[in-house]
Amino acid sequence: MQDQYNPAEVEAQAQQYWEEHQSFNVVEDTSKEKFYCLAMFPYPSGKLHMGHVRNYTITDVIARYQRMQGKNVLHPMGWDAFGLPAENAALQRNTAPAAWTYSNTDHMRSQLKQLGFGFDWSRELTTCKPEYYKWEQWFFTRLYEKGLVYKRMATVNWDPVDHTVLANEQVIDGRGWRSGALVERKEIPQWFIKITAYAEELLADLDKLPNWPEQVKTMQRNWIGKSRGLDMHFDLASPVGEFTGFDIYTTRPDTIMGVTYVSLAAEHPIAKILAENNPALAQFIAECKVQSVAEADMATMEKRGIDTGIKALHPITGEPVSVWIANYVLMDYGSGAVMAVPAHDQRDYEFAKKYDLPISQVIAPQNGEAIDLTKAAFTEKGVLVNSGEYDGLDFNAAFDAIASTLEMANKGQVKTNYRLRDWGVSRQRYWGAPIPMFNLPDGGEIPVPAHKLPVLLPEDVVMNGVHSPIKADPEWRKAELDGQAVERETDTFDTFMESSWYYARYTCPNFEGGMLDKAAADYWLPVDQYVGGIEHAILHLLYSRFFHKLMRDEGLVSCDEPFERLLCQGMVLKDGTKMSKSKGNTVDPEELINQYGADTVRLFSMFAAPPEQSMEWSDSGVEGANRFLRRLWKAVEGHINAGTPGKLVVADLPQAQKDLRRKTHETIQKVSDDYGRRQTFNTAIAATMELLNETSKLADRANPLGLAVEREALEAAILLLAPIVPHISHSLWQALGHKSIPLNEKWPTLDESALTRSTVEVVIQVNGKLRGKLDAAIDSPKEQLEALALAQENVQKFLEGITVRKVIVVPNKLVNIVAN
Ligand code: ANZ
Repeated sequence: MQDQYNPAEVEAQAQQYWEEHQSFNVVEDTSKEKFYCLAMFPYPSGKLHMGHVRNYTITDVIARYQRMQGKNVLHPMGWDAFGLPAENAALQRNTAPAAWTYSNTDHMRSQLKQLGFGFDWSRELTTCKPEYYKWEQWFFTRLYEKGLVYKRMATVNWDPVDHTVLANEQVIDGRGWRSGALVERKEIPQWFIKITAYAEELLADLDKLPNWPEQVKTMQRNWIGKSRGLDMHFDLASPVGEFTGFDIYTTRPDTIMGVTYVSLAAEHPIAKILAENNPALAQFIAECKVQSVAEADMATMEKRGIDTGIKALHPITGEPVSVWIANYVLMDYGSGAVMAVPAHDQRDYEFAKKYDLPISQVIAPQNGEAIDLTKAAFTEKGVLVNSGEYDGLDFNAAFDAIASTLEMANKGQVKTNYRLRDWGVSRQRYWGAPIPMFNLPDGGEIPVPAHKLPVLLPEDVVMNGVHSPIKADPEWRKAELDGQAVERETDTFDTFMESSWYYARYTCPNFEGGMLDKAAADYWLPVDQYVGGIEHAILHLLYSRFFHKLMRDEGLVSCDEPFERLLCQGMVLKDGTKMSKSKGNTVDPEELINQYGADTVRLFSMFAAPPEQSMEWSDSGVEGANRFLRRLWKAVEGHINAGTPGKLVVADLPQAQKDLRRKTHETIQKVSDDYGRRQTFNTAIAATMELLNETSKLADRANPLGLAVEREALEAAILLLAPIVPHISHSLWQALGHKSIPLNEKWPTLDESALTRSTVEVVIQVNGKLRGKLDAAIDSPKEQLEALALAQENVQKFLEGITVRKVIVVPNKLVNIVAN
């Protein structure tokens, strides 16, 4: 064994061994319990950053730990390879997105290997390859046939100078990123998948996920946004075109007597008709078109509107109320119209203040306190006031009473709404999977039949930055179906499509007979442990859950949910802020590996914080991790040079050796819990470090029995650290004479009998105050404990000048001396 720790050599050796033995390749084996461990796959942006390193170290640690538990562990890796950055990079570098992407995946793969991550590379997936997206296209056509896919007009960002659609990221301060032109909203036909058909199940099944962070589930619940309310009809005082009235949706029918006006969305059909003869209205509607439609912006943006001049009739009192058009009313939620209750809704309140509309209180706090409507609306539920026959009712009673009044009058109906919208999957970009549809010459479209799939995306293209190469090339569109000329759809899929099912395809990445091989998918799924950033709490994790249910309903998988347990790792910070290129505070993992080795990087990133918390980068922390590994190396080297251990005969051990054994097994117990249940790898490392300290203090290298105790401690430490620092563990394990490697060893087992202590700590009190402690043999007789306690120097100090009246002894625990 080398006397100095040389990480480069150690790591090359271990990696070569794993490579030669294909140590991480797995196959289905029904005789073994499976464990599927997955990290969110990376976008191949160029090279790994510390966030990746942290993410993949976590899953690698868990995967190796589970393997040492005897399980059949799947830990795959691949590339989320489509997306806009490849187009931008290709433009900048005068290359094609495909070429750029593949060169990045090559580089990043070699970096991942350098870090020693135990991935089954035979299952590597690259989502921009036709073998992958072919099945996604096929699945989309199946969804179309089932009526779960439809086409409708939807709004996009339109650059009027470049004549192109822009992704949200390409709109900077309201202008196109290349042309600088003011971006407009434009309606174009786009494809949608009906995620709303699964809204209820997506919501309800969150309750089946006890091992997901509560925070993520809450975010999904809010995103789905289920609410119970009333669809309510307002008649118009006089008809507008064919409209004699309109519907609104409210979750607060209890506030109905506080309605002082109603508001329509700018796109509401009544608004459109009114605008025909009203230039001011038309102007206002046009202005609304260039504002954001993001719901988050709706709450904070300036509320603006315009009075249409027409009146609607209050459904209970019949009083006329004015009808406004307001920019904060969304066309695609509820019915695109609201009954405005400024006293109890903050948006209506701001609007009413601005346009001097009446504010009338109809809800009072339950506790009878007065409310102040000079600054803000009172939005809590309470008791009805100023509401005629409904006065005094609470929210629930008022909801029911008003609902039944309106239902009887045929003016309202209880309705459940979801905030969740259908998933728009059309993108007008090039670097994505082509949407598998044929547009017919006479309008309409049909899905590309299975035998014509995949619809291939050409990879060898020239980018001009404006038009997608497949949109720019009239030849690409041309296709033929049963002798008829048709046109290929030139839009591509949202890249969330690929990441919604990759976890399932890893179970059978090379299967050619279909999207999934049922047997393999059923064996491996669900993923037992999924790890990724909290930024994916909603979209990716919701779309994947949705896709999983779609695949289940297609008979491709059997379980209801894709991810059994979810861990969201924290951010990597430097000087208190997130490491990022734009802030210029990144640390390049590659440089660190060259300087210290991969094990140091892995150890530091696991030691700095528990996985779900953010971790602060520290150069001294990295050095500390490296120092520890060198100490570990030295400890094993010293031990080996000291001679050959004898047989470990427990009965013959002196006290110090028994203490060391106890420490070894206490550590095994704690570290196992840290890895398995708590997933706090930092405390697992700390405990193992402590074991090594104790070993250096207590080890007796002078005789074979002492060496045997030390050997047990060192072997335990090596195996306990193996998932985190697999290379050095590999070398040290073999240096200790083992033929196998830690990865194939069983996790150290706890010897309960080693835990029993022969001494206990007994507390000494004088008149109830703690004055000393002593280590006494277990079950020492009372008299002996009393004598030992009285003999302690510190105790004697407190007894000076007073007389001991009584001594109370609780065996194995306490001696209390009463004196005065
Ligand atoms: C009257 C009212 C009074 C409301 C009150 C709230 C408080 P959730 O719970 O998120 O489903 N609303 C309805 N349709 C809308 C649309 N298309 N655009 C913008 N806002 C709309 O929200 C339901 C509430 O959002 C509804 O209840 C309605 O305002 C508003 F004291 O009706 B409420």
